[in-house]
Amino acid sequence: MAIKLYYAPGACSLASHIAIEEVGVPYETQKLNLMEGDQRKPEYLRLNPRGRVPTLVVDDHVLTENVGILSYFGGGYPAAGLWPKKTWDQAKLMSTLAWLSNTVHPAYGHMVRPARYVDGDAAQEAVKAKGRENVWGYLEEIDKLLAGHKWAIANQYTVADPYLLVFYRWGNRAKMPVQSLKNYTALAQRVMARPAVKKVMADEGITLD
Ligand SMILES: N[C@@H](CCC(=O)N[C@@H](CS)C(=O)NCC(=O)O)C(=O)O
Repeated sequence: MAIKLYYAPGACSLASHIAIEEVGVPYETQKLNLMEGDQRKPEYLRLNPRGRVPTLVVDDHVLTENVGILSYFGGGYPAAGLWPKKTWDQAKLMSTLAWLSNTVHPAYGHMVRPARYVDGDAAQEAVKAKGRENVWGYLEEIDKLLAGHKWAIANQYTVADPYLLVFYRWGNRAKMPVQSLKNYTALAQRVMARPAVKKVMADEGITLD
């Protein structure tokens, strides 16, 4: 089986990249430079017409969206232990992945890509400010949800945890006081301590800040 991940360093694709590394299958990667517009080049758009990362290619099959890729590696490789066994916990995991993808990630989009949502400088500034406020609210919410838990779901490391790392890191890079979020910071440190995560961060050439 030939597995290839298209990613951009430090982008949301980091979660999918970590998940593949964690399951231990052979894979190759292709790095895209989003600033230079690699995601809009015709050869990439043929693969993923949305022009976003991540994109996963397994033999001749293309899979997009972090939620899909995380589910594929989590659910498809049970021996790796990244996916809970009980139906309820699986549902909780899907619920968390969906919320991260459909609510938390877009709030960052408002913050850094306001032009995607509205025209005009003043309106874009307003969207940016609201996005920042919303992002911080979500990071605080995550911190509360993690209280008393070692990992996000069912007391086991799952594909939700590297996805949470992405948003912690982005908050840190946006100079939000993420260190004040004690539970979230402890989770991020636990995730960062994993050998697979260290390897992927090194391969992507990124750190937590
Ligand atoms: N819902 C998608 C979002 C993908 C996405 O927005 N990726 C960003 C990087 S974090 C991207 O490719 N941005 C490039 C662009 O907007 O041009 C997912 O979770 O996979």
